[in-house]
Amino acid sequence: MTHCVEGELTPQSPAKTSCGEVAPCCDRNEGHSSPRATQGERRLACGAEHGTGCEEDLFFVSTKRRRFLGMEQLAKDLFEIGAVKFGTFKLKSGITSPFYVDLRVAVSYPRVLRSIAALYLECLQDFSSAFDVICGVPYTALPFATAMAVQGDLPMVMCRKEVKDHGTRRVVEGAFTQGSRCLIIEDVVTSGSSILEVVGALRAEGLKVDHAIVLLDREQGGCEALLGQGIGLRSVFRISNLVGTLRNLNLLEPGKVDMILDFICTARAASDVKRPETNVPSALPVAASSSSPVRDQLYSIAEKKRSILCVAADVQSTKELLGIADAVGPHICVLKLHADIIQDWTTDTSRRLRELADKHSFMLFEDRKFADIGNTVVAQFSAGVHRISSWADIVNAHAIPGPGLIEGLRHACAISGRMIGLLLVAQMSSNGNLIDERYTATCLRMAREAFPFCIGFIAQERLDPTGKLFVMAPGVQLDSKGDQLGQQYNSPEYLLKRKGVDFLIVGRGIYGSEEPAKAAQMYKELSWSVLHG
Ligand code: BMP
Repeated sequence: MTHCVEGELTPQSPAKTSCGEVAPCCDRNEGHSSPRATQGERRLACGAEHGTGCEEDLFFVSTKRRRFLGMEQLAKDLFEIGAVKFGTFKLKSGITSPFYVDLRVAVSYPRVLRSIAALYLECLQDFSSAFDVICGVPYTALPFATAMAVQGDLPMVMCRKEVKDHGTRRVVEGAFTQGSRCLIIEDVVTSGSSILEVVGALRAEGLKVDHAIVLLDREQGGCEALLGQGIGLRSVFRISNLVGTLRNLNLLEPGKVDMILDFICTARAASDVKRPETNVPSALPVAASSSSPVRDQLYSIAEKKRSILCVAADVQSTKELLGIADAVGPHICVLKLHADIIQDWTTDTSRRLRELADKHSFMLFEDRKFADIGNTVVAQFSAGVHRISSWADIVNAHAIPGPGLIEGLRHACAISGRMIGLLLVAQMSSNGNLIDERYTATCLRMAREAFPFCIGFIAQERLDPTGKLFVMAPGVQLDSKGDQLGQQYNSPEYLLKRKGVDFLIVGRGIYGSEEPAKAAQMYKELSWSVLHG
């Protein structure tokens, strides 16, 4: 599987190509189908059969490269035709924004319209499900959907914004049957409300709608709001990607880019209008600025259970894992595990673990520390024996491969239809680790850009002064200063009071004790009282 937004394009990207070179949708395997074409037709469209692994690799490379080039060219085109502007703009809401997006102008530029359609068609490859029809959200996305329908030979339906008071009074025009699977096409998503309106109308007419593609995600909570309604969203660009691409093309100065990214972060935070009132302890980052459902859930559990404790259950059998989870469950907000050290892991392990998580109200954190290219982490996250995306609430990753890794995880998360939060490993507790201040600062920046999917860090101190991105700190124990293999321990008091971390991860100090339940209760009460003492 690949993903639509491949991360920012680098200045070293190969020479630009014209939009026309972006080929229409072609399929890599049976799992990724365009609405109509047969497998044979799709292979023909790609100009290659790809039966062997080697051919497949070449196929992936050329597909991705084509998408990169298409995105880069389109970013430039949108900038040049004034569909995306940078400066100072007063929005309808009264807010002053450093950028302005109005894609309606694209209809006057056939070449741009063609490349928009081509990139939507590329995005189709990211879906494992097939679609019978596509439907553009009126009005701006209607010509986009039409261009896509013509270019990709896809049947389309139209959803009326206003129902006529004469004639057929149909809400959905076109040919479809009950249960037809419909893919929504939208130009820009902010809150997701326009898409949801159309989804409501289509569902009321008997169509099945689970997915949408948007050209530009403004990253203001729309993706998460749609997921909450069962709609997986894929975007050609996220606004931060678009800005990064324009910076790499030297069309935006770095200073302006920083200002725009700060604005995006602030706007994301402000978009959380439905946040429940919570009485979160002062030393915790305040959920008031959150627009991340995963983060909100964690804070709500922490508050209800008066626990900022995460137990690292680093045991090696399902029986031990479930035993620890059940014993410490009442005292923790998160259970962290390494699924790959459980010798007898099966889907039953994750099922029973989830049952315990629901029973005791804690979240499951798979400490997988992803550290590969986006394409690989998508598979590591969603496939294999562990199928992490089907049960984990939180996962973590190293930032070293760059933003493509985060995009990959975000993509796999959207496809899974589950809400999962990401933590970046920005610092480590082990002696002699290679992370320096510059690396940590880059993690902070990447995490800000990836909020609300990225909700915080594994680190040893507070990193985000606003507290929006929280810190979970491992390396906590009262009775030891470290182990023989470089682990270093600090006390809860030191990490919470002096270092300003938000959650504590305790492993051997709890599961290695004689009575894990008692030890968990002690760490829970101690850390809570340090916060409130
Ligand atoms: P313990 O408290 O037994 O040392 O366990 C710490 C847990 O936190 C382990 O699961 C380890 O993999 C994890 N961890 C860590 O110790 N240091 C880090 O920097 C990052 C971690 O994830």
